Amino acid sequence: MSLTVKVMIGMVAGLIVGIVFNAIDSDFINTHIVGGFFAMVGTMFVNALKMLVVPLVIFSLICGVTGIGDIRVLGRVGGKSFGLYLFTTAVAIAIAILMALIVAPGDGFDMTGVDTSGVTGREAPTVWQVFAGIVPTNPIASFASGEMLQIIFYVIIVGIAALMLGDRSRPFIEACEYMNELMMKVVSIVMAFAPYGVFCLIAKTFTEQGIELFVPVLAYVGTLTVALFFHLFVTLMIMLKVLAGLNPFTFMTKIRPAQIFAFSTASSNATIPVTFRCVTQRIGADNSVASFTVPFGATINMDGTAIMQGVATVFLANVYGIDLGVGGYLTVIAMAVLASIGTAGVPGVGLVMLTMVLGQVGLPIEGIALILGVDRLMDMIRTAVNITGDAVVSTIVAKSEGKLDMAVFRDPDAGVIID
Ligand code: DAS
Repeated sequence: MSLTVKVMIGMVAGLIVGIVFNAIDSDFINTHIVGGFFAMVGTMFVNALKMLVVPLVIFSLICGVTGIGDIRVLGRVGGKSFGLYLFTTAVAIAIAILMALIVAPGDGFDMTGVDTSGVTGREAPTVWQVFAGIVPTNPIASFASGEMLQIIFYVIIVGIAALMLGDRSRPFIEACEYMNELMMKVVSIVMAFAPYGVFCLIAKTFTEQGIELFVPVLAYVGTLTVALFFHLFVTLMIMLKVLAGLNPFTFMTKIRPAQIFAFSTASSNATIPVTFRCVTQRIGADNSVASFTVPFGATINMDGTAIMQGVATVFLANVYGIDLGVGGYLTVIAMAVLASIGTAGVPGVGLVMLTMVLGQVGLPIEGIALILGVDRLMDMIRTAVNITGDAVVSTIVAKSEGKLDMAVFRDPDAGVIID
């Protein structure tokens, strides 16, 4: 039985156990099984995934940069992926706002009795601060703290320097190629525990996420879910077909393991090892492209998060009876795109960005209290959308550079997630 099937079984089993435990609502189960064992295993699994990210990105990116061999190609790959990431995010939120304006979730919502005390506004960095902060003062500190944009920047510079040293870099590059292979083997070891980790993460989430939380904000959850699925199955797949001429159904089958991990962990960053393996070994994108576009996308590309911000803004504008007007919504689109550049792909980052977007258009930030209860589940869905967007752009860029192995893309058995 393939790992993907085992992980899907773990996910479904976790969903069933979570719904049953939520119905039982026993203090012992909630404290010792859900809050104890499930929380422990789930945290260990997510930490094990995060443990892989920095060394994997460092060695795969050095191999990628030196593998591209030509600095002009590197610039082209960077430019194409950056432009496509911003484009997909802007399209995602524009469609989300249009959908929300049609559905009008939050109209006539009664705010009385809603506890808004727990909400504090948090700031995401401005885009200027983000670009200024890309240059690390201490690369080791960036590696230690997992500052992805700083790591990407520094490793690209080192890769370019290695190219400039020519043959003298051969031992260094061969060592990095070995380390990259070693890191991919470590990924396989961690993946072996995936069914158990996914089971515990899903079971814990659904035990805690009582269905009753969804009733008052059903219109918000419904509109957001439809907008996320529209982007996932329509917008991104049209882009893949039009810009790369690839079969969307084949693609969605190949990227499914990464979507499951993203849904389970609600973290694009933690899912980088799985997204990277799916894009290279199952879809066929060359390491020289994917080693840059996948970690880059996990950091700056968040289509699902932008969709949430679009729908949440319309929902809260309706709840408070505030008409934002076209200018207001254009500001929301710009802010959401810029905010997505500056924030890492970790659980709950969407809410951080939402406080910034709401503040920019003058909507009361405490309105976020209305959607806090359902945000964990929404975060899981939008993170799966985020990494799918990363994989779509990586595939389009690889195809445009002639670095997509179509034999791998067409092979249904290519690149199982565990060797
Ligand atoms: N969980 C974030 C991610 O990892 C997305 C979000 O919070 O909206 O992409």
